Amino acid sequence: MPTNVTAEYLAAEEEYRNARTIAEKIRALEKMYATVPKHKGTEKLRLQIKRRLSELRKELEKQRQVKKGGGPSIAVKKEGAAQIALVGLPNVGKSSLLRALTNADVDVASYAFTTVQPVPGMMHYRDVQIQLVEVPGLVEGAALGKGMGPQLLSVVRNADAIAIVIDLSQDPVKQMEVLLREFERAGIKVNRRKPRVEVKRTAMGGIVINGAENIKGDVSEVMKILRDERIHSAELTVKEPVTLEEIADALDESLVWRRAVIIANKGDAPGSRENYERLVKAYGDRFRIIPVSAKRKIQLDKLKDELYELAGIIRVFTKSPGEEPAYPPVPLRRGSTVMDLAERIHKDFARNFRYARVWGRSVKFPGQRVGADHVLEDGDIVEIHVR
Ligand SMILES: Nc1nc2c(ncn2[C@@H]2O[C@H](COP(=O)(O)OP(=O)(O)OP(=O)(O)O)[C@@H](O)[C@H]2O)c(=O)[nH]1
Ligand SMILES: [Mg+2]
Repeated sequence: MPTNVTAEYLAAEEEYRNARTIAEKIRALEKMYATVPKHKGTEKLRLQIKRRLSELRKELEKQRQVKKGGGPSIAVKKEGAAQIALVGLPNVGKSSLLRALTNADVDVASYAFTTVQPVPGMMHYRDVQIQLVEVPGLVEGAALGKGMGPQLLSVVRNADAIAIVIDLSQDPVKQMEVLLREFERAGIKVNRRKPRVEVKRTAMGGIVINGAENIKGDVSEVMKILRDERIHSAELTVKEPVTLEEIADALDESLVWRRAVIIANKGDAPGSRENYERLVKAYGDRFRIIPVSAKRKIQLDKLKDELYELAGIIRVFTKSPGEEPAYPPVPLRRGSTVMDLAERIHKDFARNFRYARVWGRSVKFPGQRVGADHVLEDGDIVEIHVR
C-alpha cells in the first residue's frame, strides 16, 4: 500500500471490494483512479488500476456480444469517403443538424429520445460525399449497459471521426463531462495522440527494447505490461519520452484513437453566449469548437468546412498527358501517396508504375516528377506514367 492515500481513496477501494457487477467495479475503479494522489510513489498503483479498467472493458464487450447473440445489429454501413458520428446528449439538436447538412429525412421534436436508431445522411461538399450518422442521445452510464448505450458507443467507435454536439442553452461543461466519461469507458480516446511506441512481434528471442532511455519509469513494469498483453517475443520501439501509463495505452488494443470537434448548437438561445465562453475556456485547447444554430441556419457553411477538415480527406485530380484534369476528383485519406492513388485507379497502374508528374501544393514547381512514395495534398493534379 503506497503511503499517503486519502480517505476517499480508501472508501473507493472498499466500494471496489464490495462491487458485484462489472459496472459497479468500473465505477469504483474510476473513483480510485481519480482520488489516488499523483506522484512517483503511486505510479505503479495508477498503472494497476488502469490495467484492471482495461480488462473490465474487454469483459463488458464480451458480455455484450454474447447477449446480442445474432440479434439485430444497429451498425451503420459506411458509404462515401468518410463516416462522421454526430454524438451528444438527448435533445441537443443532432437531428436538426443532420436535416440541415444532409438529405436525411429524420424527425425533430422538443423532447428527449426522439431518435432511437442511428440515422445516416450524406453531406455533399467540395465534390466529396461524407456520411454523417446521428447517434441516438447518450446518457450517463451508457457504456456500462444503460439502454442501448453499448451498441450506440460501438457505432461511435466504428466511425472515422466524431462530432460532439453540445446544447448551448444548457450547461456545456456538464454535457462534455458526461460524454467524455462514456467515451473513456468505451475505450474511445478523443483528440489524444497515440504515444509513439511500436511493437513488432517476433518468432523468438524474447523482448528487445529500442529507445529504452525514453521510458520514464521502471523497465520491469514494461515487461509486465507486455506479459499481460500476451506478448512474449517482440521488438518494442519507444520513439519519444513516455510514461508507463502511456506505454500501456499504446499497447492496449481495446482502445481506438479518434479525432473530434465540438459543434456548439442553439447559438440563438438565451444564455448561449455565456455558455459558449465557458465551453471555450474549459475545452478550447483540446477541441475546435464551432458555434452554430441548426434552427436558424447560422454558420452552417463554416460547419461543413470544419467537418470536411475533420474527415481528413484530400481530393486529387488525375489527368492523362496532354489532356485536362478529369472530373470528379478522387477522395483519399490525408497522408496518401502517389502509389495509393495508383492503386485506387487500377491495379495495373500500381503494378506498372514508373513515375508521376504533379501540379499543386505538394510540389515545388508545376509538373514536377515524383516517385511512388510522394505524399499528395488537397487539390493536387497527378499524371501517372506507366511502363
Ligand atoms: N433554439 C434552438 N433550438 C434548436 C436548435 N436546434 C434544434 N433545436 C430544438 O431542439 C429540440 C431537439 O431537436 P432535435 O434535432 O430533435 O434534437 P436531437 O438531439 O436529435 O434529439 P434526440 O433525437 O431526442 O436525442 C427541438 O425542439 C429543436 O427545434 C437551435 O439551433 N436553436
Ligand atoms: Mg434526434
